[in-house]
Amino acid sequence: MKTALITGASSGIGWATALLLSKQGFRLVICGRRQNKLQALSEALETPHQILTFDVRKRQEVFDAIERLEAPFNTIDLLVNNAGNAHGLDPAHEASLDDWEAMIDGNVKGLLYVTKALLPQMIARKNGQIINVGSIAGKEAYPKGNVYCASKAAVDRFTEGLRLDCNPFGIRVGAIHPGLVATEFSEVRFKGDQPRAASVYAKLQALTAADVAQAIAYMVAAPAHVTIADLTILPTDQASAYVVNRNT
Ligand code: 8X3
Repeated sequence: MKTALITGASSGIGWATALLLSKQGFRLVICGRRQNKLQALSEALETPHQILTFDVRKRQEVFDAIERLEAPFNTIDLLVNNAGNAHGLDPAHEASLDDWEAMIDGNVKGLLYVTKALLPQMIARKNGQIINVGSIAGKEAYPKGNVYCASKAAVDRFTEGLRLDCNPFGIRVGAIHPGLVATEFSEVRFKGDQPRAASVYAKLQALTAADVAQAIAYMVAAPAHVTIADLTILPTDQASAYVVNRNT
């Protein structure tokens, strides 16, 4: 049985990916900040799993948590670097520096910490797969997306660099870049403003977290000699980061 570690598993894409990979027979390490949410996910999982509570933004917490894992949960075959958020949607001159730092700390530095904590064991075994969750926002900037887009562009470029460095070791490295996915994402971005969050997904058929989980599962299920390096997934109603058909 293979073991997958998923960050940001307490909601959205991370939650849906955990559910699907469990159905497909993976042993899981489900990571997040919210113990109660992870507990709820735990009750829905069909395979052996362990909850690991930490904040990806806290470097020492990340390393300590991963250090705490015991066999068989400490041999990670698949890392899904999903944790990340948007904070605010404001033009650069009005945006909050705290929001900017939260996105750099979580989306970029957090992903780096988790990767750095798990990479040595994959290198030593010459085996493993890393899937980073980027965004269409990392492929193209959109107005007011500034630092969110930059943080996801960093994920995109880091994925490429990591794939180069992992090439001699047979480790598969890829990224998935979703467009609009109806999750808590916009509620977090707009700090709990639910009507504003709902308007992001109004009059279009957004992706569901399960749609993205299916695509991640496709990257995982590809034969060992196949790396899905880069997968952009959009709702059919979305043509680019900011061209959306809201007529449905
Ligand atoms: C989430 C997609 O288009 O809201 O990363 O930036 S978008």
